Amino acid sequence: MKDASPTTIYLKDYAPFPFRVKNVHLTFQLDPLKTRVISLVEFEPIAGASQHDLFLHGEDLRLIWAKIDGAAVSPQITKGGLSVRVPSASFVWECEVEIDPQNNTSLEGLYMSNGMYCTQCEAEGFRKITYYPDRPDVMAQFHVRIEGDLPILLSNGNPKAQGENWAEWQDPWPKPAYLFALVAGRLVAHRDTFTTASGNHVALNIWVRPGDEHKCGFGMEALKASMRWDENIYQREYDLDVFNIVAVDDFNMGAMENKGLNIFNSACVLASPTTSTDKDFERVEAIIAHEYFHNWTGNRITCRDWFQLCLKEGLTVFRDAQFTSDLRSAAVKRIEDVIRLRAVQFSEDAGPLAHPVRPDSFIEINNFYTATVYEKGAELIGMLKTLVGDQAYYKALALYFQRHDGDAATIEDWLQVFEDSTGRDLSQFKNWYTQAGTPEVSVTETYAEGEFQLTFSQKTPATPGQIEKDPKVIPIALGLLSPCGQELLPTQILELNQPQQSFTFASSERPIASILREFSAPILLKHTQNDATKAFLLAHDPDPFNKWQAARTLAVESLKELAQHNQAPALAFLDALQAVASDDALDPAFRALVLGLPSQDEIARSLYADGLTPEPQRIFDALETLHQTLAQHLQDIWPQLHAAHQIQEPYAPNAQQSNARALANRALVYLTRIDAGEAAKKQFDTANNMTQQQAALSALLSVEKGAEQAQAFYRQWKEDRLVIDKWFALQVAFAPPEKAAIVAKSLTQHEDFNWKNPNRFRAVFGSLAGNMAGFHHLSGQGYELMVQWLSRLDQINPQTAARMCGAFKTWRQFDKGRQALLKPLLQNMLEMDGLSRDSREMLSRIVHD
Ligand code: B3K
Ligand code: ZN
Repeated sequence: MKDASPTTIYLKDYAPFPFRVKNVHLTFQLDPLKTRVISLVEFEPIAGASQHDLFLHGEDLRLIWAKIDGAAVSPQITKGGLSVRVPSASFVWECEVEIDPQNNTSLEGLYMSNGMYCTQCEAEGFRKITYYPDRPDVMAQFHVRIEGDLPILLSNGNPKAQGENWAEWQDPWPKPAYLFALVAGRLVAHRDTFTTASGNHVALNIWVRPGDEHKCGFGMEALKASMRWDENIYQREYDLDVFNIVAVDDFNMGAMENKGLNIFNSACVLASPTTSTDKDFERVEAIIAHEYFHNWTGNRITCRDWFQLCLKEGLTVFRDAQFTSDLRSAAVKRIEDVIRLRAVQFSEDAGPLAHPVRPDSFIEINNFYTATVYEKGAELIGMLKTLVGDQAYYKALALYFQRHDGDAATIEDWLQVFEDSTGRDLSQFKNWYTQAGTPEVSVTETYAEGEFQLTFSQKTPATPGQIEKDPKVIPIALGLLSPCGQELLPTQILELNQPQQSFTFASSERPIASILREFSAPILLKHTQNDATKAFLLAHDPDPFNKWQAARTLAVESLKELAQHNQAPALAFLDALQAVASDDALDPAFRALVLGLPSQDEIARSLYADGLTPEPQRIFDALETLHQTLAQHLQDIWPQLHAAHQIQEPYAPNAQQSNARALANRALVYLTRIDAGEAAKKQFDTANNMTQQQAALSALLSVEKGAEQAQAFYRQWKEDRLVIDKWFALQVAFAPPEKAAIVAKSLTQHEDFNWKNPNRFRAVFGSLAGNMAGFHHLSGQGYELMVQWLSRLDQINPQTAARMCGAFKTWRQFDKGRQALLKPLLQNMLEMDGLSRDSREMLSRIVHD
C-alpha cells in the first residue's frame, strides 16, 4: 500500500545513492492476476560510501524470494520498500515478486488496458513492478525477457532474440527506472523506416489495436519530421535500431517518453480526417515531437532528482514549440501558447497551488507535473535564448549535450553551461527557477523635449511559503511606432534587473510604445494605454503578438465593463475588429484569434486582479452579449468570411487549410447568432471532416440549438471511443450555466460512461470544470457532483483524481456564498477514509493555503 501519511520530501535533503548499478536483468512471466517478475541487479558501492544496508523501493509487491550473491536472504519489508544488509564489496541482488496487473487501476506500474499489458513508470511507478532504487539518478543498462501468450512483446532498446511466447530486449543506453517500459498484446503495426544523418537505419512502428491502423499515418509523418528536425536544428540523432510507439486507451496523461518505446494515450497519437479536428492533428504532431525530443532532453540527459523536473520538461516543451512554429505559423503558435500559459499557469501562480519552476519540497511528485514546471519552465528557456541571443543559445546547447550526455543533471548544471559558454552571470536569472509567482511589471511613459522615457517597476507577489521576492532579470522586447504607424525603433531587448528602471529614447515626436513583443517574458504587464492607442496598435503594430494583445486587452476591458456596469462595448472597438476581419492580407488563423473572445476564466482573473469579486453568471452573460453585439455589428462580414474560407480540395490537416477553417469556423460562431443556426446546421449535415462537424455542433450547442445534431453525432460515432469522448465533452462544455451540472450528471448515467477510463472521466468532469459559470453555479450542484465523483475516482486512480482537484484552485476568488457551498464539501473529502496522499496534498494546499 502507498503510504497515506504525508511525508514531505525536500530538495535540501538530497543525498546521492551510495551504489552504482551496472546491469539489470528482468524476466516477466505475464499473467493478468499473478505476473511474476524476476530481477537480477548488479550493485557496486560508490568509493568512499560505506553502506551496509540497502534500501529498495517497492509498493504493492508480494516478495517470493530474495538472494544476495546467490544466497537466500530475508529482507525487512518497510514502509514503501525493503531493507537488507549487504556486503561491503560489489554484490548481486536477485528477487522474485508477484504483481496483479489486472487489478492495478492506478494505471501506474504494470497494468492492463483492453487485454493489453502496459506500463507507466514516471515518476515513481517502477517500484510497483519490482524492488529497485526507483530514483532518476540511478542509471543502468536493462536486459529484459518477456514470457507471455501474446503475439507482440515489447520493451526498451533493441530486440535481441525472440521465440514462441517470449522475446528479449536489450537497451544499450543506461537509464533510470522511470524510463522502463513493457507492452504485450494483440497489436498491429503501422511501419516505416528512417535513415539518420549518419546513415543508420531505424525501424519505426506505431502499434495499435486491430481496427485503428488507418489512424496512424499522420503520427508516423510527424515522427519522421521530428527526427529530421532534431538533426537539423540541434544536431541530435536517434540512437537505437527501432523506435516503437504504442497507443493505449487507458492512460493518465498524454504520453510517455520511455526509451525507444514511447507509450501514448490513444487520443494523442491516433488521427484521421473524419474523426479528428485540425486541433487534434496539431496536438498529435506536437506530442509525438515532444516525446521524441525527450530522447535527448530527458533520456540521454536526465534529472538528478524530481525537483529538477523542469530541466527535461521545460526544455522539451520549448523544443516542441519551436518545432510547431517552424512547421506551422510561429505567430499563431505563440499567441495560442500565451493564451494557455495565462489560463493555466498564471492562475496556478496566483493561487494556493503556486510553486517555483523548481519546487523545493513535495509530498507526491505526480502533483508537480504542472503548467508551472512545463509551460513556465519553457518560458525560462525562451528568456535565456532571448537574453544570450540565438547563436549563443545553440552553442550552449551543444555544450550541454556534450558535457552532460549520460548524466542525471540539475538546474545548476544547466545554468553553468550557459555561464561557461557565454561568460554571463546567471545568478539573478536563477530566481526564475526558485521563486514562484508571476512578476507584475508596471510601465509609465513621459515625453518632453525630444526624449521619450519608459519607467518600469517590477514586483512579484507573495506565494504560499514565499513572502519576499527578489527582482528578476526580465527581457522586454520593445518597439516604437510613429503616430502615423511607421516603425521608429525596430524590436530591441531591454533588460530589467532592478525593482525600478528607466530607459530613454530620442524621438522628434511622441512615439507609441509596443512593449513585451512576442511576449518576451512570462509577466503581467500593467501599461495604461487608452482605447485609441490600443486600437492604433491593433491596426499598425508589426509584431503579431502585440497586435493580437491590443485586441485582447480591448476585449477584456469591454467585457469587464459589461459584466460590472452593463456598459455597451465601444464602437471604436467593434470597428477595429471589423477592420481586422476584413483584412485579407492577414493570416486567417491570426484573424480567427483576434476575433475570438477571452474565456470566462480570463475575465474572472482580470476582475480579481483588480480587487473585484467575479460573478460567473454576469461574466457568462457579458460574453454572450458581446458575441451578439459583434454578430450584429459585423453581420455582413460573417457569411462572407464563412463562405470565402471553405476548402474545396480534399481535407488535409496542414497549416494552410486548417488556418482557413479556423477563420471560417470563428465566423460560424457569430453567424449562428444571426441566422437561427441555418449555416451551422447545413455545415453539420454536409461536413466530411471532424473539424467542420465539431465546429458546427459546438456553435449550435452554444446557442441551445444542437440537441438534434448531438443525437445524430452519437448515432454516427457510437463505435469510435475517441469521438464519443468529444460527444461527452461538448455537451458539458457548451451547456448553459444552469444546466451544466445536470447535463454532466445525466451523462454519468449514460451506458457509455466508463468512469475508470481517464479520457472519458475527463471528457465529462474536465469539461464541467472548464464551464466556469456552470461549475460555479449558485445551485452548488456542480461542486457536489465534482466532489462526489473525484472522491470515487480517488479510490481507484489517485493520480488522475488529484490532478482534477485543481478544478477547485480558484475557489477563493469567488463570493462568500459560493465559498460556503464548497468549503464543507472539500473538507469532507479531505476527511474521507483512505483518501490518497495525492489528493490529500492537493486539497490541503487548496483549502488551507
Ligand atoms: N514525462 C511524461 C509525464 C509523466 C507524468 C507522470 N505523472 C510525459 C511528458 O512530459 O512527456
Ligand atoms: Zn515531457
